[in-house]
Amino acid sequence: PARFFCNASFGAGIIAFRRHGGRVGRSGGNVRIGFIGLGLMGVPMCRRLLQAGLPLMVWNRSPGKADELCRQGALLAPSVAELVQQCQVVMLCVSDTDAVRQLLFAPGGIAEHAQAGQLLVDFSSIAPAATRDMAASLLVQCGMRWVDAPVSGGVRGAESGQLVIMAGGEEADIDTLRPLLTHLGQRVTRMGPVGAGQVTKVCNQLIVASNAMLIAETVRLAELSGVDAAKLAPALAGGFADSLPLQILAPRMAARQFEPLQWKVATLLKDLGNALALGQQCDSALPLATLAQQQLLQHAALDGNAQRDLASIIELYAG
Ligand code: NA7
Repeated sequence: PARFFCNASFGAGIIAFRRHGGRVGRSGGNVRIGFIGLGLMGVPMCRRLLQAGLPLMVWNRSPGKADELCRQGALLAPSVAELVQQCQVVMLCVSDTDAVRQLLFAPGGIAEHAQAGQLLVDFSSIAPAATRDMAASLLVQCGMRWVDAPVSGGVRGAESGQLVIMAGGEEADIDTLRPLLTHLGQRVTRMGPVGAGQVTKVCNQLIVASNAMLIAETVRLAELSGVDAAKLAPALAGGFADSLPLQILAPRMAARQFEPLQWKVATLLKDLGNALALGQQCDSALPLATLAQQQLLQHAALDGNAQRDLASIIELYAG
């Protein structure tokens, strides 16, 4: 059973953290981390933080998803408010812009309970413009500072602590977080002020989305041409066409193996939506991303497909 947080010394840490100017020790062990959003990415990221011995409090909208983490030492926050009051650093990894906005600004949300000196780290991939607006509102409302830190590398990268982290925010805040982020990723790059991490993630997803669609076409072409598509990924490994999506998606597409779920169609569609909106805002033509969105929308239009694994897009080409 999940343990609710009930330890006064956990709360005392936040006061000490503020008194010391919000500094994180080299191992990160003196910081209380709160993590909200225990989905496909959030759970393995939390597991890494626990394995590093960091004090972790978690919360998820739907109950039950914290059970495994609580068995491994996480504390279950009874509410978002409690988590924010007890943790110096609040991490989010939720679906989309609306989910982040709700957690921040709905009644009883983070902005109501946070204080100056606390840091918000948003690992979710959301719209850059909304990120800048929300970060500014949060700062005005309660003094909490924002670091956008979307990640790439998928569930596998999260499990192995090899995510690539692209961050936007004050340099000093990102440096403060580095000892914690090092347990999650192979690299943290500061791309600029708040929002710059999300712009970088949009760039990342442009390449991933177009690549994913091409991989599906390629797998089907190989099949129809009499070549064993299961051999594509190992054969092309290390060559110019190689990529992590090729290594992950091509074998699953070839085998029509869509479980366990690693990468939802809906997640990539959301990213393409953010990409096309950003393209419009800065008048940048994105013809390939537009085509990828049309193809993905066609697939997702079929009942249930939006929540299936991305490898299932092979069905668009192969039926
Ligand atoms: P998942 O597996 O779809 O998980 C999404 C998480 O977001 C899950 O914990 C959801 O809670 C949570 N969520 C969604 N909407 C809300 C709202 N409105 N309020 C609170 N929590 C919410 O996604 P991934 O883990 O693959 O990806 C997460 C992010 O990282 C996403 O931006 C990716 O692009 C990158 P639930 O369990 O449904 O109650």
